[in-house]
Amino acid sequence: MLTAWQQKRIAVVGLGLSGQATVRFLLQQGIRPVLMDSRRKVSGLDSLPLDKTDGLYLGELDANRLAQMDVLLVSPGLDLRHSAIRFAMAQGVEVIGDIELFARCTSKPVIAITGSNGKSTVTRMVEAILQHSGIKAVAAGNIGLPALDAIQDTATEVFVLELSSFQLDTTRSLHSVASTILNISADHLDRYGSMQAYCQSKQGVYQGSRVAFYNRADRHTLPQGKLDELHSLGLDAPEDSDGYGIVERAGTDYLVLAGTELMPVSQLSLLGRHNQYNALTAAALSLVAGADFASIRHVLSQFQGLDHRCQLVHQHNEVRWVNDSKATNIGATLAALDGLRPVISGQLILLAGGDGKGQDMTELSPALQQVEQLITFGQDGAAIAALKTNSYQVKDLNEAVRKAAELARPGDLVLLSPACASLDMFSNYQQRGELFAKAAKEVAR
Ligand code: UMA
Ligand code: ADP
Repeated sequence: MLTAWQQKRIAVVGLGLSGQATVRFLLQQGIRPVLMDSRRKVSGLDSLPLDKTDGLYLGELDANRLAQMDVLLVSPGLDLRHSAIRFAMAQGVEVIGDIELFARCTSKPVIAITGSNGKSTVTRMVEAILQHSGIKAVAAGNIGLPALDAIQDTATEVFVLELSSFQLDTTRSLHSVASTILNISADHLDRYGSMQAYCQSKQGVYQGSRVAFYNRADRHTLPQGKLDELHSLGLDAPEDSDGYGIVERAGTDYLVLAGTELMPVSQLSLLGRHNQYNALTAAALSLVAGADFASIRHVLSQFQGLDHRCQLVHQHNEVRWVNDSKATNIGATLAALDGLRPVISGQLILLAGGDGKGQDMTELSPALQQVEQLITFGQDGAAIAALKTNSYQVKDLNEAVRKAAELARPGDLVLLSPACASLDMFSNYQQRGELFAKAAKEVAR
């Protein structure tokens, strides 16, 4: 396929993790791309053989330069509504992303996972189940390893791709063996403008998929196009005899996979209803890719959650400190509150706030009834504080942790689940979570 590209003018636009992986991949194929990034300074460029490329342009994107290209490989972090990119598209330049290039260059099975929340958890679960089943699987995509780096390992038998809506926007040739949209709740509205546009983007994951799984409790996840094989997943009884869900037998709830009782829900290692759904989805996707039941059971009963997702980071004086910094939208925080409330004997003290990305914060309101103390910080902290009387609005996360320590009594749980992105105050959600854990250990000892 890429032989046709040898004569074309190819630009990699955006030089972050996925952009740099794209450059490396193209160079290996004997293609000399032009490199561009709208930032003046980009880290990691010194690791690229720049002399083998057709030039590097940093700073504001030049519409005319983009329009001279045949193909733009645009990074997910770049908004396709950028005037220079729009201008190039209007001139007939092809605009794709790294996942599209990956899809055109591999014939190996791919499992494709998207959704507003739970993607990384499910992606890692699927990877672990397949590996335990003796299948060489690797997780890549939005989870951190760029797909075009993952493709380099020729021993890989199955790719488990976590896909963001941004990546799906520039992908059309991915023919996965199995795919899912886990759920859809408001996120990235600053980039999509409407829920409808955001949902449309997520729906792209089903295109060309052999088996699709949707969430029967979330109508937004129902495929809009026609598909060969479609199954619904849910935490209620399966819809048919070979379906997927939960059934009760003799007082015990069992996870049911393709009509077969898999395991009691109580044996799942992760807490919370949202994680029951994640486990069911991971099991369903893995089964299609060849996993065995014993491996599915084993992994789901042992799987340790990922860092920054409802993770217990400190315990002192019978107060638990839980880091859910990855809750960068309201849907994730709602899941954390629902999942944790049943396991708390005392007060739930919630720390929330940051960059709300255009979400309607009032959607948090009903769930805040489960919260005894609310402490907010960051750019949109005031909007969240306004939803509950007697809440505390503080300057930053350190102060929020100090306030929480002051309010906490034995039996309480302090939860950082911000419902917002971290970028107004931190480099990323990891830094925010680490600061929370460190501050908690300092104030509560
Ligand atoms: N940027 C510019 N100018 C450019 C290019 C990028 O300002 O010309 C900015 C972007 O606006 C963004 C940052 O640089 O703030 C990084 O963007 P990028 O497209 O270069 O990102 P990568 O480093 O290539 O990382 C991307 C994914 N990031 C995004 O989609 C923003 C990573 O997902 C992913 O792990 C990686 O590819 C490998 O596939 C991260 C993420 O935050 C975890 N994803 C969002 C999310 O999960 O909500 C979608
Ligand atoms: P993503 O990769 O989609 O951001 P993660 O697995 O990293 O998903 O989890 C992100 C946040 O969403 C965490 O706060 C986690 O507790 C919450 N979460 C995980 N699974 C679900 C789910 N199925 N529904 C709602 N929230 C979830």
